[in-house]
This record gives sequence, C-alpha cells and structure tokens, in this order.
Amino acid sequence: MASKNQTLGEFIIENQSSFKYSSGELSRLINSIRLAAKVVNHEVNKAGLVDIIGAAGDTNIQGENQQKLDVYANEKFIQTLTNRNIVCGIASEEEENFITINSQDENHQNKYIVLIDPLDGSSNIDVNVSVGTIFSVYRRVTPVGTPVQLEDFLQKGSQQVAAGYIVYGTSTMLVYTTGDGVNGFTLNPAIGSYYLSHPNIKFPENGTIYSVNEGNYIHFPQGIKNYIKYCQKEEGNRPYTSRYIGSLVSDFHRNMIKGGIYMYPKSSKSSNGKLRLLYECNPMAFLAEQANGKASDGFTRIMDIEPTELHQRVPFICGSKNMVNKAEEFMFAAK
Ligand code: AHM
Ligand code: MG
Repeated sequence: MASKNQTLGEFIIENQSSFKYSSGELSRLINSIRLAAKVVNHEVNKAGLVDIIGAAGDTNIQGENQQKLDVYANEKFIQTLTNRNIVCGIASEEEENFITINSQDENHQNKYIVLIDPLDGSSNIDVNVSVGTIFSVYRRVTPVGTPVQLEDFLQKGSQQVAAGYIVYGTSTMLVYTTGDGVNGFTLNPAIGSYYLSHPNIKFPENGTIYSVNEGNYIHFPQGIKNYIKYCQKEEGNRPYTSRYIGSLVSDFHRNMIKGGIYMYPKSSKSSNGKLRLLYECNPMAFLAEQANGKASDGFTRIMDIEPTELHQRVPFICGSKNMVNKAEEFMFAAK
C-alpha cells in the first residue's frame, strides 16, 4: 500500500511483483535512472555557481546549440545504464544513432531499450528556469541476445513499458508510470532519497491554463489559431490563463497538477512542430493517458503514430482530456 513517507526504493520493490512481466530488470532500470538523476541534479543545482553553463561549442544533430549540461547529462545517463548492464540499447536526443550495448556478449539477456532526452529545455539553464529529463522504456522486438536494431526503437508509443521525467525545479521530482497510474517522488536533497509525494496523479478533466508559444501565432494552422481565440474568449470559465515556461517538463507538470493544455503545433516555419516523437511526445503521452489526460497531434493519438525515424518531430497537444478534445474539434473543423 503506497504511503506518503515511502521512499522510491521501497515503492519500486513493493510494486515489482504487480508488474506483469516482472523479472526485476525493469526495477533495476528505474533504479539506475533514479541514481543518474541524482548526479545530474547535483550538477544542475551547481550551474549558477561554477563555470559550467553556456554552450559547449558543439551543435546537436538537429543543428541546435548544445550546452555543457546537456552533454554532461547525456553522458551520465548513458554511462549509468551501460555500466550497470541493464538495457540492450539506448537512443538519446543528443546522439545521432542509437547505442548498442553488449553486442559482443552472446549471453546477454537484457530485453529493454531506453530512449532519453537527457536535459530538455536546456536553453533555460542559464536563466535559472527548471529543466527536465524525459525517458521512455520499451521491450525489444528483435531476439534477446542479438544486437539491437533500429526497429527496436521505432515502436509505437502504445508499446511503452514505462516512461517518466525528472523535473529539476524548486524541488527535484521524479514522476513515472509503468502503466499502472502515475506517481511522483520528491527528492530530499539532505538525505538523497526520493519520497512519494504525489501518489496516483490525475489531470483534472477540465483546466483553465493554456501553454503555447504565442510568438509563433501567425505561423500556426488555422485550427490552433481558432482554439487560442476560444481560450481567450470571455465566456463561462474563460478566458483561460496563459502560462508558458518553454520547458516541456515543467509546463506539463504544472498542467497535470492544476489542469491545462500544452501545445506545440506545426507552423509554416516547421512543418512537424519542434518536439520529437520518441524522446518527448511518446513518454509525455503515456504519462498523460495514465493520468487521465490525453495527447494528440491534432487529429491522431500520439501513441498510435508509427515512427519512421529516430529523431522524427510531430505536432503535440497534450493535457486535460476535455481541453485536448476541444482543441481537436477546432483542428478538424479547420481541416
Ligand atoms: P530542446 O529539446 O531543444 O530543449 O527543446 C524542447 C523545448 C521544450 O522543453 C519546450 O517546450 C520547447 O522546446 C520550447 O520551444 P520554443 O522556445 O520554440 O517555444
Ligand atoms: Mg528536448
């Protein structure tokens, strides 16, 4: 029975047997993420103190400026998952290709692959705004014991076994699902343990917050423009409140707790929006659905989209169910 003073470690052990394919492997995986997140958290917290912030000088494969902490977080998560020999493959938003683990060892039996956005929203670091790590776990589809293949990573979101995020905010939280609801754990930095602080989180069905980069309004599809006008209209519980941090994890987290909708639509500048299906949208969609919310590209359920490439982008609308339904109505009406 989950209780509020339970640590994440205790929670993982207690819930291991209720997981349908339980072999302890997934528990070890979540444990590794928990560990790497603590190390990254320590570094993120120091960002204002040491000369680690700023561009590392590299650009990632999307041509974006990479900041030092992105590189650090990427290395830490990959190292932790690799060294502990828990997964058979990793794909990261910061790496062009997926990483094969244990391909030399015929005996390795690892069956999980992880996709990770090691530090999302990293352009916010140097202004002290919350950033996050997003992860997504699948069971491989190719035979255990052989090197992983691209098809192991290009699975539909509905195949996810687990997903979650860490938000490095005013407090650091790890929020995750293994398909049985969403639970949130807050890190006590003095002790280094995460405690169950938000058991069984649910999106309110209706919300009053909309989160979108309105600076791009002119470039949005007509359906989104109309929906934004609807949000701003004086009627019933509207106009809604506009809140946009520009850090997906933080915007999602706030909306899940308070009720709201997050949108990153396509625009005349970027035909598929900005967010990546595999590293950002699918894990957030899994969490949203597990928390009674909804995630869509405007027309289709995010988790039903068949991925075609590792770094694929999709329009993303996610949040309280009734709000997402309404946004979809506007999208269909303007099609
Ligand atoms: P990133 O993966 O390069 O950090 O970009 C993802 C971030 C999201 O966290 C955020 O919601 C979005 O980009 C903000 O983009 P914009 O500045 O275009 O509104
Ligand atoms: Mg990202």
